[in-house]
Amino acid sequence: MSNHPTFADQTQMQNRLFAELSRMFGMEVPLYDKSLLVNRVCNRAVCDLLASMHRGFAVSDEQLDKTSGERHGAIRIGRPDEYRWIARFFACFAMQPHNYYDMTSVGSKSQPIIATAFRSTLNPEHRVFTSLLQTSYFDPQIQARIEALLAKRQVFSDRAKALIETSERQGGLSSDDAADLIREGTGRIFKWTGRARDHQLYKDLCDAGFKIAADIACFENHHLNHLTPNTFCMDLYTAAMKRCMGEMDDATFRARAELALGRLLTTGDRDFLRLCFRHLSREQIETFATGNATTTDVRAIVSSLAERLAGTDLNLATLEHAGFKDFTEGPAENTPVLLRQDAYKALTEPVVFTNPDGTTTSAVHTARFGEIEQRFYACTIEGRKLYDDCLTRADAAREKDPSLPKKDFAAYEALYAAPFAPFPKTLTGLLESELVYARYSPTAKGLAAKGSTLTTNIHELVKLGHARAEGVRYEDFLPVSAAGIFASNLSQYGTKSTAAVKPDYPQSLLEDVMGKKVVEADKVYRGLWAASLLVTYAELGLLDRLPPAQRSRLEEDARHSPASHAPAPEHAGT
Ligand code: OOG
Ligand code: NI
Repeated sequence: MSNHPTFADQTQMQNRLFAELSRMFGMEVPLYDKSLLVNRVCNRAVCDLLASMHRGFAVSDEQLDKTSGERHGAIRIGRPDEYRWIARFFACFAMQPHNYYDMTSVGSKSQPIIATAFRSTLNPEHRVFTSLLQTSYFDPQIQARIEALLAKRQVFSDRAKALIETSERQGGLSSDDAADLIREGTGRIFKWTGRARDHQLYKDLCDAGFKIAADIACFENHHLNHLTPNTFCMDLYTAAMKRCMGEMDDATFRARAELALGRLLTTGDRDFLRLCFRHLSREQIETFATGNATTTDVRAIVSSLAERLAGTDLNLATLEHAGFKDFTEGPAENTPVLLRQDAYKALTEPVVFTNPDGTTTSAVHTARFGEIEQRFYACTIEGRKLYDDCLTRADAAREKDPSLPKKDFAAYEALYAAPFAPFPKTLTGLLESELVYARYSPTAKGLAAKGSTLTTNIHELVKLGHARAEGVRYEDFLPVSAAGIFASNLSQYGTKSTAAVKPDYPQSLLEDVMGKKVVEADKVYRGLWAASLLVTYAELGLLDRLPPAQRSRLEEDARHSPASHAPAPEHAGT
């Protein structure tokens, strides 16, 4: 036996942290807790349908909980030194900053913050969009008041700091220390206290249109702003939530649910299984035989789901809420790229302010909301350009008649989908148009035929059955949706800097705050793609046939692949 210390596994720590944060948030916000239950029964309905479409496919309750356990959260930080501690805190959980989001320059949706998202680089299950308030965005007077108030708070306890330092020094934490650090997260760092400070500053900031600054500067810690679970079928979940919240009648729900699940009869193919159920390997999925599911199965599943949602425990109309959003952000329902997000709107919650003179003020604060998301394929640079272009046109079409989603959902869906027509709707189509990334591998047939095929066209090789493709899932955020999320939840569309000259906020600024570089996620997606191609060509004996320029480009891109020093991708964690 060696007496080396054995450290807690950082991915398991991460899963535990998010499970505990979810428990904490569920206790703080009953509507969130119920939304998890709605999501669970909807995801179960999706699995039931998939099981009749793919014979051999089955997901246990335990596995469903794990698969549905994925979360993304958002926190907003006030001071650079706090931000550096947050970066160090997440590093203890193997979460590194990915992508830079300068929200001060997204046009009319701008906010006085810059951000990155902390996550694992390979196969992440959790992520936290982490913002840092930029006080230099404001005129000197407001800037000084915000900074003076922020200077007084201490979000990280001495114990939390000591644990983080221990982890850095040792390269990990014992399981007791890991549990302590998680407790610091749920007990203090991310906890909602309902206590705030300086109601006058809060009011002044809100009145000047800077609700986000008020949300950050006047609280004692980085309360979790939302914690987003993942759905396997966005349109089913949103209909179910509206039904439970008393915004949709039973007949409309059934029609909507039958439409959403009915579409899965076409789209719920093996690629979809691989995208949603990462604990299943491609090989396992290939053993499933095609079932003969029909609309009759869909109707039966919807019927029992409707009954479940009518249960008294899911009568969410009795909980105080501000309603569910009218439409989903992101690509059209039929276009499986990037991510789709929706939400119940921010709740109005009581807050007690302690003022500088020692008096208290009882008030309310509207910030925390209930987001949901569904993730699809990561776009190439061309794919992302096309998406941005389609989105601009779809948004413009929607804005012409914002009441359409409520009035005539079918007409709205058609209107919103039309601009996304240039996107193929299947993984194969998307890959052939080089709009999304995949990881390729050789098949047994390809290996057996080694030396006999001469083409290095990867799409040809896939068609011949010599290689297979697995879509790469998008793991990041979208600045425009993020800006929209800030806007809709603060009921404040965007802000303008009140500094004499709005400063620039380059990525290096945030990197200096953290003392580390931001990982460029696009390079990682491309790196995974390139590395998999090189391996595939090598194993099929085609590497020497690649044009030299193409080969060296792939080798260059593959240097950004994290795959070589990471564990097997199939592991879904605990
Ligand atoms: C962050 C908003 C970003 C998303 O899903 O795009 C975000 C915030 O509200 O603080 O979570
Ligand atoms: Ni979010």
